[in-house]
Amino acid sequence: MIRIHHARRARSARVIWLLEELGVSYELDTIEFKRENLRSPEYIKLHPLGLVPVMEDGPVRIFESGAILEWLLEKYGEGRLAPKPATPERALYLQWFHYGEASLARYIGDVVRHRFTLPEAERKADVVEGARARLLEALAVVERELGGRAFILGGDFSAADIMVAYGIVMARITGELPKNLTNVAAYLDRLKARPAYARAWA
Ligand SMILES: N[C@@H](CCC(=O)N[C@@H](CS)C(=O)NCC(=O)O)C(=O)O
Repeated sequence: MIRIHHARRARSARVIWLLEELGVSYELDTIEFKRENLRSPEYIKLHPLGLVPVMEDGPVRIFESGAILEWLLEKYGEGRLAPKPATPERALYLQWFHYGEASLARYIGDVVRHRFTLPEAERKADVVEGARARLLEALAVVERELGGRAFILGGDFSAADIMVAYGIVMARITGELPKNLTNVAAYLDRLKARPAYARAWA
């Protein structure tokens, strides 16, 4: 049985969302998002930085949400939710898949940490300001890209949408999503209409 170490509103939602889309069963170890839980000696054995998610699948144990998604698609995807390898569509899929974490979620992560989750003495307003500026640029790129498209690759939903959506959802939840990004707002509505999305974010 696949086991996901999960916390509410964390990137583990990506893993759950994909498993729900694929119809693969799993169990959750839900952790309260507190430093003492994530930095406990037991949890550090699972993730050396004390972050979520971590996934266990039989003898396999890995962290990094994007790597987990790639593993799950390889093992259970049967060609679903990703274009075929070595095609031009695959190249764009890889681009947006990784953009979702490396160019988007990372900045909302900095904003969230320095606005909410770090102990107050460690929060820095200049980090929030810098990360917010990068986040807005990264969101504006998605806004332009989505012009006339239902999903980030075009007409078909893919795992790249799961990666890209996380940063957008967190920006919306924390009041960091500008209202004038109408393509992004419509995209979010389309994603939210998927039953697997609702189960992942429940
Ligand atoms: N790149 C990693 C990032 C993991 C990450 O930052 N997780 C956040 C929750 S979404 C976390 O555990 N934060 C706790 C902390 O910063 O102490 C991934 O995609 O899995």
